[in-house]
Amino acid sequence: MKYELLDFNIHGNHDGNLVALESKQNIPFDIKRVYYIWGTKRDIIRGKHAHLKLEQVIVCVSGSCDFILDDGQERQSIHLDNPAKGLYIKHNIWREFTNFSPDCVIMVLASEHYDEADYIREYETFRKEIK
Ligand code: T46
Repeated sequence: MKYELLDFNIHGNHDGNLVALESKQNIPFDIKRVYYIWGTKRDIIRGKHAHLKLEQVIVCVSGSCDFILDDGQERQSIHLDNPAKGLYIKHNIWREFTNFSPDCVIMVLASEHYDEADYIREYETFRKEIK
């Protein structure tokens, strides 16, 4: 499965915590885009697509949610609830995400600008693509 859980260094003291994310340092690619998602109801299922080329690091900066990753061989569920961890997903991985807590905020760092042509939105097309 083409994913990793990255552990970020926390600069913490009595004032609280801080995590710094930097291209080609603790993020494995040049960051071209950042977006964030919040206000999603618990049982909504987002995603339901794969990417041809895009790599992303996903950080749940508040609350929690579950990512379900599928490489065509196996499916794995990853619970995200820690702003000091990043889920690094490479291309050709089908993803769905759900089980959003009310305070869930997901920040995503992306290796490419937004491009709808990079999306595979049909599961059967994804299965053909990875063969
Ligand atoms: C992913 C998961 C984790 C833009 O205009 N620019 C953007 O950069 C993005 C990401 C989306 N959009 C538009 C396209 C749609 O009209 O925002 C709308 C919602 O996008 P989408 O349905 O693709 O959102 P999710 O939450 O299903 O998926 C997103 C990313 O698209 C995807 O790459 O891996 O978050």
